[in-house]
Amino acid sequence: MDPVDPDRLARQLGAVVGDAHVLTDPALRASYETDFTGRYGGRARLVVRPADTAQVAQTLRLCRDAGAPVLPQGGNTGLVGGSVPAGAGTEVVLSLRRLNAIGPIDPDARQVTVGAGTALAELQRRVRPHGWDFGVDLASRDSATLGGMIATNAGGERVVRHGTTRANVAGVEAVLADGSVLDRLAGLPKDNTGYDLTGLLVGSEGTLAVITRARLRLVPELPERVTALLALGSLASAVGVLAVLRRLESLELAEFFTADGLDLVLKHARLPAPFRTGHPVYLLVECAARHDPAEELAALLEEAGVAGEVRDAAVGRQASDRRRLAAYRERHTESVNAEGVPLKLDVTVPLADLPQFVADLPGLLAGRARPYVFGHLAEGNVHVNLLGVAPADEEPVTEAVLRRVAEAGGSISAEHGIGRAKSRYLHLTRSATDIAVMRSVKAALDPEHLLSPHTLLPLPPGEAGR
Ligand code: 2HG
Ligand code: ZN
Repeated sequence: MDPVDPDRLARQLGAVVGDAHVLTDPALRASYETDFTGRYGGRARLVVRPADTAQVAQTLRLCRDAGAPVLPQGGNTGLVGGSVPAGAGTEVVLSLRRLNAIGPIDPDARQVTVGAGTALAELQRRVRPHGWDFGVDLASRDSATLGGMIATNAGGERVVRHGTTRANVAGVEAVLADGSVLDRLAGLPKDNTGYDLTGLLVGSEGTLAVITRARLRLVPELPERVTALLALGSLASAVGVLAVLRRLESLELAEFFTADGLDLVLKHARLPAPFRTGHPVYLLVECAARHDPAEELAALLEEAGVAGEVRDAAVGRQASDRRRLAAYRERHTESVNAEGVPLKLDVTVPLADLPQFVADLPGLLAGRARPYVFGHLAEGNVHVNLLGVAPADEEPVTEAVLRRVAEAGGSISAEHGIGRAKSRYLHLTRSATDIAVMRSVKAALDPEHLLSPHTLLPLPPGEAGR
């Protein structure tokens, strides 16, 4: 911090964005300083809320001149500590939420340009009445912003059909650490002019540049939807049923959870039980098409001979019924949180190994945590939520689970990013060469290591100290 005049940067930023948008008061800063789970948090030097790209550029120039690290923040729904400060009052939190303009829908290109601070639900409300939709959807849609989703390459519930955020972004505009603006908003379907810098910034977790706007691909909104909650005897059975359902072109969502997780949801979200009796595993599926996909779904289950695997089923076609069924899955995160501060490990496990991985968890944890598992089955994306972990056990427990994932050929970060939580485990699934290349890219774009300094590739000890 500037030893001569600690408030100088605040005054300079105030002249750019307006004093009302520079928050130095601890009470006003608080919601920007703690993550949703209550696990991660730290003190910010200040919070600055620019209104447009030019203000973001000026903010970054002033911060660089002051040697102040900058932490870009969207809806602050991240779960790996990447969206809140780690230091004790050194980082400037740069909130993008005021950059929430949505441009006109371009039906020829099937694209729309949005500000980084646009919440996913705002985008949905804007495009759906015009017969369009965004291919990515997730439970935190009301708060999660497009900029944050791009920075973390968010996955969510529809990856089985539309891919992760990466596949749905045609271009970005971003401000580099030195305040220069990179414009890749053209969104041309064919454009091989050099490196794919948009691709580089997607998933870079705020470490390479600050994304300010994005050109998004749209998909046609499909009017006919059916949601089914299937009760199953085991995870292996869920994997088998899913293998059959994947033949459906209309399959848009395949989410799993278990009896323990459902109990938590019933308790904290106060929902009625979906079936008269409990079952070990549940699979929530949704199909969407131009014409009613419900019959196709039922026929396929019969024809493939897996209908007998399904112990019970609840089917919804109206939006309210579909939302009611989806809530059993979507309300897991808040229900786990209501029970305690979880240790979250978001991993990918090859599907063939997923049932065994889940069966191995109690042994790996050896009584040091209560596991709840749920997630996106088609991608083998398991959200391992651990409750009751003593502080001294956090590291060994994390290491045990992530090592098992690495041995299975999986990923230690499926869709939430590395953030602050997993940077020390990168080597489990990335080679020394891989990490060296990533460090070179970071050094080229942010030579002073000012952007998201504690995320993904923190400086080695000794060089840190910010
Ligand atoms: C979800 O799929 C989110 O609901 C959050 O990715 C997962 O709470 C979690 O661990
Ligand atoms: Zn998820």
